[in-house]
Amino acid sequence: AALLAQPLCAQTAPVTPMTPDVVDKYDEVRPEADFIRREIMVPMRDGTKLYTAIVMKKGTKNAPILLSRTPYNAHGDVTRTKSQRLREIVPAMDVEFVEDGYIRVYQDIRGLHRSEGQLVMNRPIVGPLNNTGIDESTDAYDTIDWLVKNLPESNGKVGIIGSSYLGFTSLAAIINPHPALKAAVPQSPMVDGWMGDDWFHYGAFRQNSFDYALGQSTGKADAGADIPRGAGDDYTAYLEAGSAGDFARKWGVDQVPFVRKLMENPAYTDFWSGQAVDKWLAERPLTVPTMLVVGQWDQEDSYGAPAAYRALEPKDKDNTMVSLVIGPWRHSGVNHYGYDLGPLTFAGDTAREFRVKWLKPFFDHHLKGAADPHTPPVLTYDTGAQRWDVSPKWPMGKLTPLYLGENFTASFSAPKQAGHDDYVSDPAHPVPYAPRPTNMGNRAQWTTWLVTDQRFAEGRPDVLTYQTAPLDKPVHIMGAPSVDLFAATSGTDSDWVVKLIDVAPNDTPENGSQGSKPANPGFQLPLGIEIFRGRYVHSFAKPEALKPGKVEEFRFDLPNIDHVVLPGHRIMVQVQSSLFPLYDRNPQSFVPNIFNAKPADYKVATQSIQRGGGKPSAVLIPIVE
Ligand code: PG9
Repeated sequence: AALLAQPLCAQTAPVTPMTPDVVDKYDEVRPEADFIRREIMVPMRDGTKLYTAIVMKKGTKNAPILLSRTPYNAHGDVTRTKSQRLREIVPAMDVEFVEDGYIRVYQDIRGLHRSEGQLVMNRPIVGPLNNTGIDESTDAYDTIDWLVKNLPESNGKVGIIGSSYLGFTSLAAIINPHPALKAAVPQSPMVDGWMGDDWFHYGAFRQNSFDYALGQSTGKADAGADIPRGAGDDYTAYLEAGSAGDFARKWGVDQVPFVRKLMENPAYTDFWSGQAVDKWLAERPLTVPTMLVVGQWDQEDSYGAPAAYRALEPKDKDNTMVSLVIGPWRHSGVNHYGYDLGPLTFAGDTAREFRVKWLKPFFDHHLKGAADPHTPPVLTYDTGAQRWDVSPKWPMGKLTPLYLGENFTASFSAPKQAGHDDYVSDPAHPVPYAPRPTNMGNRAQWTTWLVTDQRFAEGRPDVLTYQTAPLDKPVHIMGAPSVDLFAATSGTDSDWVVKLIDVAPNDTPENGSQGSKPANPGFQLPLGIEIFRGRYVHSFAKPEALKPGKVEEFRFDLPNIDHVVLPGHRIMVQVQSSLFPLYDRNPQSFVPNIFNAKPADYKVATQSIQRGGGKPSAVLIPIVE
């Protein structure tokens, strides 16, 4: 039933000195408000009711519906301030929509906040991993069905949008979609939690997952439910605990069922491939126009949107059904302010610009019949030249090897001589992912760590640094640089971390290029940082011990980028074997499950990076001529 309560002043029941001074529900929407708000428990096909908050301007008629399905407290999305103006109570990203008369709907997914049911993290689609008949796709279907039948103000057309977990629920909605679903914008969707989204990257475990899993499982994700390990350096807290499993056990997080699932599934088994959303998408027709969005420096889900694009794009015969957007943003930055990111500034509010120029016209066209805005198949922000690029496809660049050479040079010409550079990786002194003290719960540090000046790492003896001469012409990168590393370890397991970096001239106080503020000579801007767990070199599903001293070829992609490295700048590659404490340490001796590694398993190893000859380590850069 609609819970649109009358304002308190309309209550007329007589009160006596002993009337209980209790009110079941206080509706703070006042008569002078410019909006109405309904909070409904919408029934799903199995009878479970999901809390759904609906807001719209008073007098709304024949309006499109924009839906988000969230694990982060839908009620909070319609009560952000005490204002009586709709534009002031909803998130910033929604202002243009509600001002234009859209009906905005936010729903708590099962088991979280005000919804009934039980949470299953990234609930797999109905199939081998889910025999309940219920998934995020059916819940989206049932919700849309209810909305179009029960909102007399609607025009019967629904769009879905949201970032990260909400990106995942948005993507799920286009699987067996309700016919009223006319457009979808999954932003930074969580697509494959093992390959490169939240939980692991190519098999290396992301230890901040513990905080997230605890927060979600206790229903407090939006309020923060950090493990009470103190406010000091996470580097120290995780190092002292031992393995990631020891950390979980120390703080009792191993009681969280999802943490147990993570710890029991360190390899890419059916558990992971069966819930990879790109694989679900690849198997089904594409019927809903879909715009996939990701930030170039997305510190949580850089993998998902391009992976979903790769799965959907072959189905888009006339290049009108699926599009890809890469902006100069952190994770979910598209929904906030896009003027800057850590030390970088951009040409204006790139996030709002995108929302106004491309996002809203996309929905207006599909949900309101507005003129076709001819959404670009691919829209990317060039973070070197500071402008939007429109492209017919992705990637645009041709993979061109940037070779690691002798004397720590890097060059587009193959080295004349074969050789190798060695370093000692000591798990007792792992390389930090950001300058210490590190605190993964510190928003300012967390949201910007991917643009951290890498000079803090360059000087370490366990970080190899190769760089080109200053460029004499621009190098425009459009796509995902791909690592081709020939390397050996003296141990039996190893992680390999590769960073691609744009180095500003050290002697010129440039302003603007690389977006740095203030002018930052010598700034080492990471264009991509990625990790690969060596034991998976031959199979993601079946890890194997590495043979000490045997050179293997490690292939993996860095995140997708659009960036011009300007003349005078250098391109740098850094190679190291840890990225701690964001990623758990590899013990460097093979154990069946690294979550259970014992202190004695952690061994110093000598790492050897091959260059030239038949083992020419390189980063293949997608360069546009
Ligand atoms: N990156 C977050 C997340 C998504 C899906 C699963 C787990 C975590 C998020 O920002 O929603």
